[in-house]
Order: sequence, then C-alpha cells, then structure tokens
Amino acid sequence: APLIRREDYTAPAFWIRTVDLTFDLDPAKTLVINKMAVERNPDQPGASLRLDGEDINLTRVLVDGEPVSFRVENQQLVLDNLPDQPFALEIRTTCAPGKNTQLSGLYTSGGGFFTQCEALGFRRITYFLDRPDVMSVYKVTLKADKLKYPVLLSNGNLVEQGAIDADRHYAVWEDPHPKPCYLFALVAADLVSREQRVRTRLGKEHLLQIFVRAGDLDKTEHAMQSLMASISWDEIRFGLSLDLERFMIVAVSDFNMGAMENKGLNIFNTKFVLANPATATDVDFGNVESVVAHEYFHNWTGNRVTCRDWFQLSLKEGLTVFRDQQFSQDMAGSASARAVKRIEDVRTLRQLQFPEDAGPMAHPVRPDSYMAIDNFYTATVYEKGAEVVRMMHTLVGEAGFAEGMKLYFQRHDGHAVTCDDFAQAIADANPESELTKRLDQFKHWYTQAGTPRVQARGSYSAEHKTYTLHLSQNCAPTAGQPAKLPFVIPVAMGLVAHDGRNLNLHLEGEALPIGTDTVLVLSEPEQTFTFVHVPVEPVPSLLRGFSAPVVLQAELGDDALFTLLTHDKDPFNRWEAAQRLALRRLLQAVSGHGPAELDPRFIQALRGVLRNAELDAAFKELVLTLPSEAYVAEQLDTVDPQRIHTARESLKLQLAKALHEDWIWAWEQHNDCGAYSPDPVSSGRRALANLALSMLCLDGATRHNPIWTGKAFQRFKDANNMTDRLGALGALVNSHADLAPDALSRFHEQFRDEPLVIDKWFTLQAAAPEKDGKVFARAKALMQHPDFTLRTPNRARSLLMALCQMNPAAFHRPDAAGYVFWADRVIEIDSINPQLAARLARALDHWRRLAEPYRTAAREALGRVMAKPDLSDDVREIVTRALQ
Ligand code: BAL
Ligand code: ZN
Repeated sequence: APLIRREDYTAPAFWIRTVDLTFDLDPAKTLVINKMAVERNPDQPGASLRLDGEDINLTRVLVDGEPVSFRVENQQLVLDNLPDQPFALEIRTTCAPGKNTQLSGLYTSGGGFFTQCEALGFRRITYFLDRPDVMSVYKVTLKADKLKYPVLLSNGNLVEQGAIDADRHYAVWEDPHPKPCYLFALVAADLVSREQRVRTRLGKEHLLQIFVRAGDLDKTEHAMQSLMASISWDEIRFGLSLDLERFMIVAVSDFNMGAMENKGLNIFNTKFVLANPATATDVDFGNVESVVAHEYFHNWTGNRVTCRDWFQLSLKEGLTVFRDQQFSQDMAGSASARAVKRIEDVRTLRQLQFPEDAGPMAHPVRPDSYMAIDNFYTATVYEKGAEVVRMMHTLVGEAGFAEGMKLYFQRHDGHAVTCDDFAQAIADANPESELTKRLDQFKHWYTQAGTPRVQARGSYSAEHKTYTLHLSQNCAPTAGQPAKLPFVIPVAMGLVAHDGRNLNLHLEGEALPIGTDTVLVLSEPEQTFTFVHVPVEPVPSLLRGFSAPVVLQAELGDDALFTLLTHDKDPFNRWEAAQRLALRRLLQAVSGHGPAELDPRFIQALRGVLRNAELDAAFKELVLTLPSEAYVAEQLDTVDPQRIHTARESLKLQLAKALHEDWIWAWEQHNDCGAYSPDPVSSGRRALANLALSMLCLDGATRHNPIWTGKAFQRFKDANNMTDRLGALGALVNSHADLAPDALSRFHEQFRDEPLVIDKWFTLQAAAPEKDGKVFARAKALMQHPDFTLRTPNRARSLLMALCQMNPAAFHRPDAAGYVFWADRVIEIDSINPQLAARLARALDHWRRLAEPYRTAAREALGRVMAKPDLSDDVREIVTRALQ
C-alpha cells in the first residue's frame, strides 16, 4: 500500500447528511441496505463519488431510485456524473460476520454480533465515505432471530421495536447527533444489563446501562460506579454534561482495543469493564475506572468535536487520556495517592513511549504519514499526546485551561477539527500566558518526533548567595527529521537544602520571592536562571511532577539524590531520586564496572523509606521496586538482555536479603486489609504486602528455606480477593518454588470458567523470570493448552505479549529460538487478525541496538516475516520501518 500523507488532505467531494441503515443479521450472510442523503461539495464540481468498501459484496446501487452505472476499483465504488442537487443513494451489500476474524467491521463473538469501526471498519459494513470529516445523522433498523439475539442495540435512542414473525424481531434506533461513521455501532446478542437512572446537574434524567453475558452481572458494579463518577466529574470540572437520554456500555470478549467510544453505545473489551474482588486485581479495578472514564469523556472530546483526519488522532486521544488521568487523580484523593497515580503514568510513558520515540516507529504526536492507521494508536499519540496537553495545562493554569476548553467547544462543537485548532483555543483564551507568547514554538511538540534531553548544571556562590541554574536542550534526529528546533519545556522546580529545607525561590530581577516551587520555561537551546538570597548550597529538584516528557540529565551525585529522596517536598522527585540511585547501580552491574554489591548507604535509604511512618504503602512499593529491564535497556547503546536480566535479578536478590527483617515487618504490618475495597490506601497496602512476600520467597528459594513459600501457598489458598491470591501465586511462580506447579493447577481449576482470570494464568507463566530456558519452554508448550487460542486477542496477548514484550530474558535467547517462535506467530496471526499481528510484530522494534548474537538473529527473523506472501499492510509497515 502507498503511504498516506497529512499534507495531501483535501475536503470530501460529497457530504452524506443522513444515513438510514437496515441490517438483516445472519452470521453467514448479513444483508445491509444503506440509504443515504448525499450532497455535492460545491467546491468540487464534477468530481466523482468514491466510496470505500472492503470484504463486502455489492448487490445493488440506486441513485434517486434508479439503477446507475458504476465501477469498483481499488476497494472503492466509483460513481461518475452525479447530480449537482442533493440526491438519494441506496446501496445494498452483504457481508459474512461469522467469518470476520479481523474483528474490524461487523463480526460475531460468543454467538452475538458486535462492531468495531474505528478507524476504518465501517467500510467493511457498507460502501461509505469512511473518513472522520463526513458527519451524518443515523437511523438504524436491526432485524434478527429473537431467541438467539434478544438484545438489539445501536447508537442514540430506541424509537421502535417489535416482532417481525414468530422467530424474528426488530428494533429501530435514531441518533440525533451527527457523527462520523467510525462512531457507528450495533450489538445483537443474548445479554443482560445492570441499569441505573441518574439525574445530572442540568436536572435531566438519564438511563445508564451495562450489558454483559448472563454470568457476569456480578462484575458490573465497579464500572457503573466509575461511569456515574465520570459523569459528575465532567460536569464539575469542565461543565460538560451527558447529551443523551441513554448511555450504554456493552462488554465483549473478542476485541482488538481496550474499548470504543461509539456515540451512546460504548463497546468494551471485557478486560476493561468486568471486575469483582474474586476475579479482578487492584490494577484491574483502576483500569476499569480509567477506561470507563476515558470512553465517557470521549463523548465530548472526540464525538461532539471530532478529528478532521486520522493524522489528528491525538486531538481526541491525547486530550482524553489527559482527562482520564486527571479524573483518576481526583478519584484517588490524597496528595500522596495523586502522586502515586502520576508516578504510574510516567512509568508507563517511559516504558512504552520513550522507546517508541527512540526506535523505528518514532513519529510525531501528529504523524505526517502512515501505511496503516491502526498502527498509530500508539503510546506517542496517546500518552505523549496527553503530556503535551498537560504542559499546556501547566503553562496556562487550571482555570485558564478550563477557559480554553470552553472556547474550544464554543468554536468547534459539531465539527471535525485539527490539533492546531485545539492549541489555538487554549492559547486564545489565555492571551497573557507563556503558551500564547510562544504558541508556534510550542507546537513543535506536535510536529517533531523524539524525546528531548534537558541538561542541567547548577553552581552556587557562597559569597553572593546566588544559585545559577544552566539548562540546555537537544533532541536526537529521527527518521525524516535530521535537525530539531528547540521545544518549549516547562520545568517545574524547587531548591532543597541538604538539611531538608525546601528553600524560598527568588529569581534575580524579581521584586519578591515566589514560594518554594515555580515553573521555569526553557525555550532556547540554552538558558540560565539565577536565584538570589540562597542561604546555603542547594540541591536542585527539577522537573517536579514530571512537568515535561523529556530525559533530564542533571548529573546529581549520590549525596544530592539521597537528599532529594529524603526531603523533596515533591513526592514524584523523591521516587525519581530513588530510581536514579537504583539505575546507577544497575548500570554499573550491567557494564561490569563498579561493585556488584549494593552499598550499605543505598540499602539504608531504602530501609528508611520502607520503615517511614509518614509515607503511604503505595508510594513505598513504587520506591522499593527496581527500574524495569526495559527501562535499563533504554539507557544503553548496546543491549544485552541477558546481562540486564542477570544484573537486575542479582540486585533484587540483594535487596531481598539485606532487607530481610524489614520485609518481614512490612508483610506483617500490611498483609491484613480486611474486607476488600479497591481504594488507594488498601490497594497500596496489598501492593506492599505482595512485594514483601515476593522478596521473602525469592530469598527463601536461594536458601532452600521453605517457610515463606509455605506461607505464600497458604495465602494463595486463603486469600479473599484476586490481588492477594495472584500476588501469592506470583511470589511462588517468580521464585520458581516447588509449590508453584501445584498452585498453578489449583488456580486453573478454580477459575476455569473465568476467561479473564485464565488470561492472568497464561501471563504469569509467560512473564516469569527466566531460569535455564524453562520459562520459554513452558510458554511455548502453553500454545498447545486446550484453553489457548490465537483468535481471541486477550488470550493471544496474555501469552505472546507476556513472553515477547514483557520478558526480555526469556525471549532474547542466544539460540534465536525466541525470534523463530515470534516470526512464526506473527505470520500465523497475520492471516487471522492483522491488527493483532502488527502489535506483536513490534516486539523486535529495537533489534538494531541488540548485542550479537541477538542482533543478527533478530534481523533474520524480521526478514522471514517480510518475505511472507500476502503480508498485511499493518505488519508490512512495522517490519519495513524496522528494517529501514
Ligand atoms: N478510540 C479508540 C479507543 C479509545 O482510545 O478510546
Ligand atoms: Zn480514546
């Protein structure tokens, strides 16, 4: 396929004002009658109408009721010589939902019908102008067997339903809001629902419904609570209300994405909607909360105002991720719980987006070209996009940002717009802000790929009591962007004295001090900031709260980092200081330079955090967790995954041993949380107890001491919630305890009818720390397990992503068996579900930085995938970029 380029955008030649769709639903052959009111765009007189269609059979085309001549070329239906006046276009097609293994368009899952249209799925349902800037009002009639498909849903309001004959029934839905076709949805299935009526601040009544399979109703409460909380939050924080009488969520177990924001009819991967204490962990509860919120927030940021073209994807995704992150922080409550959420978000950004920005898939937040848009639902568009919105928020302040959002909706409600339009609205509402003064430069965040590096050097003059902070920035070249222009980087910061005081900041030339934190704006390649009346030599605490998505090189020594770890008023930077201290030691161990043993001072500092009565358990768990192998790999020019694994395991074991008594203390103090509740305090306690248990099992395993694995086994059996049960099981599996196989088979037996739990069972085994090749062998063998299938994305990911993405030491083998396995699976899945295959294909993005013999072997495996006949555009794009 050719590359599609942003600069080639042109407005559509026609508009489709209304769509009247009738579906005669049958898994083998579904008939779709599509009646459209079409209008020519007067700017493009004489243009042909080109409608997209894929994998559908065309049976009839009528213009104003009359048959017309047409052509089908390059997956488009082309109609020439159309009238200048508005006209009616009717198209009949059939499709085979039961054979649709791509899960894009109309497909079946568990005996029901479901749709996924973003980005380009609607063309697999009917011929259409499948582009987000064509917005239409929909009426949808569904006809189906009554017994098999008692529930018939589409977007908007139910206006009619009834029997067709003894076996079949129908329903008619109307959605008054014009929408792009990617937001179309239908569901026809045997489902039950949890219902909730709510009254919003505007005084309007709404019906909220969550549809699931009959056995899953007891897993819907948390999603409903999260939905209600999201509705109030958006009203309070942004004045945005629910605009539909009815808001529906449907759970489906075969789904490529996490969830989808179809207007009024969100369709969710079961993983992000179903949760009860027995089957879902604290992390799952948190994910359900944030994904329910995310999809709900899209109703305004995405649906009411949508994207002009798919290059603008971050317009809705970056903004909506920012909104769901803010929501989750507000839900977390305390300052400490908010900081924990921020640390988790940054950890995700660094683990997924930073490597993306440094590899062959590096692209700007607003990409310039793509082969398959599905490949650009990336950490860059989502998570970095959210950071860009967050920086705007930082530069204009919370109230200013709210004003900007107001202006954005005033200007663009009901339209399909661009990232520029969004930035302009935020800027125009804040004319005096630093954002507005440098808007054009700020937008480099949208146009330039790569993670900027900020270098910081400070010097203190005891004589003048001044502290001079020198900041500079640079960004490495990425494909097609050899030289970068400087970014606008908000650097939230403070100065901390070694005795623990957070010092008052007084910038040279300013009349008054400005408190103990401020935001410096770095916009030049180099800038110097001078603070006066600084009583003692300070340690700079830079990029507080991670105020910009950059790599900070502050060259702080251990002393300075220990000061920040102990005294910084910013919890993010306390955590960051611990990570830097740990990273330094990990890198020394990997390189073989420096001592392989952890120094007492570092151990004592971590002990201090663990035992600190002032700190929350959740925060302690984050501080006591070493940086991931992926994050360590990120720091190196040449990556030997086995060396990194060995080094990290060794340091982890040292921490397990050195803090043995402290881990026992932590376990004993935190292991009883009483009745289950997913709130931040009790989930933090569980996280810390589980970390302690895993450390104690690890240490026990090396000393052949069965006490702690015995305790873990008991805990595994007794736990009253999945977080503790899985935590204990993980402690056994990850320490390769003798009791692990027994526990695993009990777990499988107990949860055999819970697919989401069986996913965890596969993941745990495939992600376990490698030992003598056993984990790889086990993962490979699990492919043959009767519960395993490549057709359900959750299940495929539970094993394959765990092995190939989350477990470098099991995957990157000197004998190349991991890569051979990977190539076989990518090729196999590509024939079933190209979107899923393309995600797996990215496991070798970083092959160029691998040490030998990995590098050569990985290159060969990529070549083998590339050589597959009929390779999908999705996988071709990933592999082509990797090999370029
Ligand atoms: N729009 C695709 C799924 C999501 O980001 O909500
Ligand atoms: Zn989204």
